[in-house]
Amino acid sequence: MWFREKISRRGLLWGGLAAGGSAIAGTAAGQSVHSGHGAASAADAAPPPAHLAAHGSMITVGDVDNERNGFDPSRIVTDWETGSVSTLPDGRILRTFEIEAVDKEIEIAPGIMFPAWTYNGRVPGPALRATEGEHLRMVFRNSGSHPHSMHFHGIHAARMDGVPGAGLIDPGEEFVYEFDARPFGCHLYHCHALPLKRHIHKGMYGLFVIDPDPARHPELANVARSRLLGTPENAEWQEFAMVMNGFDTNFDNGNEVYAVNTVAHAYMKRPIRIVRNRPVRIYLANVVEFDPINSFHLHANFFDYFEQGTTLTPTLRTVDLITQVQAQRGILEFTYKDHETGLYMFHPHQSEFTELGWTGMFDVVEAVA
Ligand SMILES: [Cu+2]
Repeated sequence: MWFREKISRRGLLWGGLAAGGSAIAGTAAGQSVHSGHGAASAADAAPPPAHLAAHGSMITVGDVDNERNGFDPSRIVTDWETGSVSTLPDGRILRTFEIEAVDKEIEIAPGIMFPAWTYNGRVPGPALRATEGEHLRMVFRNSGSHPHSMHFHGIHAARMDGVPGAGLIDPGEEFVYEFDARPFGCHLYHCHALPLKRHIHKGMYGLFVIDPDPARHPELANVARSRLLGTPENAEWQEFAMVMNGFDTNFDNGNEVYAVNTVAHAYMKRPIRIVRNRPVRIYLANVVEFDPINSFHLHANFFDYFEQGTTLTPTLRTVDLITQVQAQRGILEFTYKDHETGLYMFHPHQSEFTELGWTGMFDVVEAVA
C-alpha cells in the first residue's frame, strides 16, 4: 500500500502544478473532475484563479465521493443539529438528540479510504446546538463494533460523564445522557473509551454549541441574541461549523491527512461562499491527535476571538491567527465588508498541514443570486 512508503506520500497523492490547477478550475466551474493521478491535461482546463496559482497548487487531485460518504463538507459546514423540542412539566424546554455510533469506511481524500468510527455516520459527528438553560437528553445507541461513549465538555454529574464506569456503552446497548445546557459557548463532545487517542482520532467527535439565553444577559442582550440560532439578529450572520481533524491512515501514531471537516482540500475545490457585507462567525474546534497543536490563519483580514465561546465580549481582538491544542475551541467573528470580492484563503500556519489537506477558501461575493 502507498502509505507503507512514507517517502512517496506526497508524490502519489498530491498533484503537480498543472494537474492540481486543472482540478481547481474544473470544480470551481461546477464540473466533476476525475483526473486520476495527474492525468488531466493542462490544455483542457481554464487557468486557475490567480490567487490559487500564486499559492501553488499543492492540493489533492480528483474528487471524493460525498454521496458514498453520506456527508458533504459543503453542507455540514452550515448543518446544525437542533434535535427535537418539547416542554417539561415545570415549563422548561427539553431538547432531545438521537445519536448512533456506527462503523463506516469513509473517503478522506480522493481514493484514500479510512475505517472510521462515527456518530450518525458522519465525521465530524453532528454539530449539536442548544440554548443555555434547556434540559438536554442525549439518546446514545452503540451500533458499532467497540464500546463507545459520549463525553461532553459541559457541566454535568459524574454518572453522565461518558467515561469508563459512567456511561461507556457496549455494542448493541443504549444510554441516555441527561444534563442542563451550560455554560453557553462553543464546546465539543467525543468518545472517551480507551485507548482514548484511538477512539477520538477514528472520528468520534463533534461540536456542541450552547447559545446564550439573552434574558440571562441583559447587559449584552443584543450580542446574545445575535448568537441565538433562530433570531432575526442571528439570521444576519453567516455561521460556519468547522472541526480541524487529522487521519492516521497507517496507524503509526502520525497523521497522513489533515483537514477541516474531514475531506482534504474540500473548501479549496468548493470555496465557502460569503456575502461581502454580512458578518461571519465560525465555531471552530481542534481534535487533531498525535500533533500537539493546530492553528487557524485568515488571509487579508483580522478577526475577534472568543476563547471557548463562553464570553459575550472577545477574549482576543484583531488577530489573524489563533492556536488550539486538542479539544480547544472558540468562536471567530469577522467581516469582509470593506474588502473587494474574491477568493480569500484560510489555513493553519503549520505548512505541512496545509499541504496534507487542511486549507480552504472563502469566496466573497457581492450578493447571492
Ligand atoms: Cu469510542
